[in-house]
Amino acid sequence: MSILIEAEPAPLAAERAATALVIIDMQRDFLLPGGFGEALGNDVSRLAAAIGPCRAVLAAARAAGLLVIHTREGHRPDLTDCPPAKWERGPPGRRIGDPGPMGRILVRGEPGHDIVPELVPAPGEVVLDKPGKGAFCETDLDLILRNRGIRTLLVCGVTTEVCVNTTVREANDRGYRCVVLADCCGSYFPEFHATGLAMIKAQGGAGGGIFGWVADSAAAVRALA
Ligand code: C5J
Repeated sequence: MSILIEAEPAPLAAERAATALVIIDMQRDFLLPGGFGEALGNDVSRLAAAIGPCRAVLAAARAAGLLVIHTREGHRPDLTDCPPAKWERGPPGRRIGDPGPMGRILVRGEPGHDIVPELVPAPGEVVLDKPGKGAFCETDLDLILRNRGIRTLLVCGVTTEVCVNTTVREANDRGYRCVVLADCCGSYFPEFHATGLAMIKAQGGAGGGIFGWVADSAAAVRALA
């Protein structure tokens, strides 16, 4: 069955069975008051605003039988998968693996590493732990998508300019069509959110933007109904 997603710079037609929902890093530590993101001085409400729209799209995707993939950025407890160049960029005392307000910062199994309660993965949905910003880097995401015949990704999550943008660029180079849902994404920096979305749909024509398409949760819900 075909679906039509109203998007910019142009509408996109896709096969429903070849479409997946990818929700990137909606983790407590990035989104919740009292988490690591807020401890660094960020206004987490800018990210939390994406929870409601993500929830609506997640419900629509589940009802439509889409493959749903949730990613989490984080590392093994012994940090053997954390590149020193990533670790040393953290401020002393707030580095990956240090004790944070919701457990060890960006460490798998810690409360802050897990997904916010509103978006908890359902049984059978893929939970993909990734050590980097991009969801394809050192993971089996491409294998999973190819095995399921997926060609189009509906992309949600945080942050717009970091893990969402990196993943969309990786996906684009691997031949996937990416539709980023603007109100399902967020950044601590509003100008980066706007620019991150503008970059994806830039240089657009009838065939899409340079990296993909931008739509919103309402358009995705309508397309999946
Ligand atoms: C994500 C980050 N998820 N900003 N991570 O974007 O460090």
